Amino acid sequence: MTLETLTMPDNLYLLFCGTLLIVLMVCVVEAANVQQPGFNYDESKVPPYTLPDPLTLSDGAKVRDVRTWRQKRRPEIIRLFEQHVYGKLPGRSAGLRFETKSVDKKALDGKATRKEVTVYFTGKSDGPKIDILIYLPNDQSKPLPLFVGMNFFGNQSIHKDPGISLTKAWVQNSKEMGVVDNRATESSRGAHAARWQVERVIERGYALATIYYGDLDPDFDDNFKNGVHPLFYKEGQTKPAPDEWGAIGAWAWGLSRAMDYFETDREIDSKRVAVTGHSRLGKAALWAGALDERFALVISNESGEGGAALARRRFGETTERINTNFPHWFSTNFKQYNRREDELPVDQHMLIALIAPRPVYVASAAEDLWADPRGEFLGAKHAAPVYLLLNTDGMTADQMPGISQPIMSTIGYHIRPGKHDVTAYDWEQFITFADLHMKNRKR
Ligand code: GTR
Repeated sequence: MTLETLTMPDNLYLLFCGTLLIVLMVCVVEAANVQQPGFNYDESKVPPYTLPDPLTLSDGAKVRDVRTWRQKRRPEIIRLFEQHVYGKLPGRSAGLRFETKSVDKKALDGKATRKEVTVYFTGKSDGPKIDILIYLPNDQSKPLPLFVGMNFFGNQSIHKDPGISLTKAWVQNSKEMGVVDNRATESSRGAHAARWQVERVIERGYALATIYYGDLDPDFDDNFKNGVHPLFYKEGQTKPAPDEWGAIGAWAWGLSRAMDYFETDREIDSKRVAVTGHSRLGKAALWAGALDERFALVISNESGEGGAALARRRFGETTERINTNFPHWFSTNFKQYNRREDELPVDQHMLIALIAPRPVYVASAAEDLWADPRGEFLGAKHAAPVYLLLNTDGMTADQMPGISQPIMSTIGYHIRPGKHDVTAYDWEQFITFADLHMKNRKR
């Protein structure tokens, strides 16, 4: 067919295809989390700001010793994040019960043991729960160090292994991820395998556990009717109070419930558990690691706004934008800081400081400007005074490192080329960091 021979329907057809292509491209760009228009991506336009000092108490007194940090300032900062940012979490629910649903000692061509464990929050089999998928390397001595992280599309999305149970929960529709009518289909198996690197983690001597985040709270705004929140409502309560948890809080809470299980599994060394998460789940991993000191190591991958990135920089995503687009993620109180970041009594370096002296690794991607790579680096860097007070080497780099030059001090950091994603490169650094700071730790 030449241009001359195009008929009217052909032209319409081409127009249709062209429009479809543009729509698809817009979707891909959105999905890849590339910078959105109308926000600042220019370093010279970052406004001047003053960060709150993690080592000054609210009454103005300086924190000069470990005891004052532990007994006064750390609890104070936790309260500030609860009150103004993520909201308060409840503790472990009464009646929590674990049930091992399946064990296969010959998974992944005999290289690993696959376990599926369900945590029933109230003990009731028809009540709210999480399904934990665990791979344990077979050729290593037990108990094993472990990485745990939540996934976006169900446990079956992390590997093609046909033995993984398909989630029956509500999942966000995605053709690419094999989710139709909000249900995971067979084609969702392994759809996100590249983000997990299961074989590699096993090969390097770690167990790997994952949970589907929607088990805790499906990721849409329904005024907290579904998910785990209603379980804790007081008589007559219909939604969380302004200073109570949103979805990020629920996801963080779920990671701690998985930890409750790890403490009972003799094949897992619960003193060597690294919690990891990407993007919104990186925010949740940081909050879980900050609150729950049973996590020995914390990894934030491209967690951006409300994660490792300093809010006061207003680079890429802003407080107003995140609260508007995802009104269910943070506490209601956090919305007071839309366009008023400087009035926040905290910034994200203080979230990272709560993890001290435990090792923390922050990862960025060069093209992921929406998440503010420099802001993520600075969030990590400005936590260092607390790490130094607690007798660690803090962050050994003064400046943001170049692309693919990881920093492996107690606060670790890298920026790699490419987009918003979790790659094999990211996992290699996480594992090397865990080898250095956790693997050989005495129990
Ligand atoms: C974006 C959101 C980010 C980040 C990301 C993700 O749309 O603006 O804060 O959480 O989603 O989770 O992939």
